[in-house]
Amino acid sequence: MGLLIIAGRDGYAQLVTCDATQRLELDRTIGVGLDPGDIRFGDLNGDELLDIVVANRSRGTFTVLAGNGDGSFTRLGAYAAGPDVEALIVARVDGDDLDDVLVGNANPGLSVALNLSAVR
Ligand SMILES: [Ca+2]
Repeated sequence: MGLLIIAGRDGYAQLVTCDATQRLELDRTIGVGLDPGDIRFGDLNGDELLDIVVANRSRGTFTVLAGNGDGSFTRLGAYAAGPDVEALIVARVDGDDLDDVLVGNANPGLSVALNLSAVR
């Protein structure tokens, strides 16, 4: 199954799935925090299920939604990321085997949100 997320400006995103026949279908609408922008995927809580990270541009935050393994997601929370969040990268930057979030801000530049989760 493929997965596509289309963000809307009203705080919601459309989750579109692709089945084995390559047919796209609107699956559900999920809350992703106000003024959503860039969307990335990773495993932020270490449960080996895909999670979603959404930039909340004018809010200075990013929202993390944990994958439940059945196509649904649970909102974990919104985290401070500096002003004017423009872009996200999910990567492992501090060697602890947990995905971290790098945030590109319009001003002053780059913020790094280290994943301090103890889940594993
Ligand atoms: Ca996960």
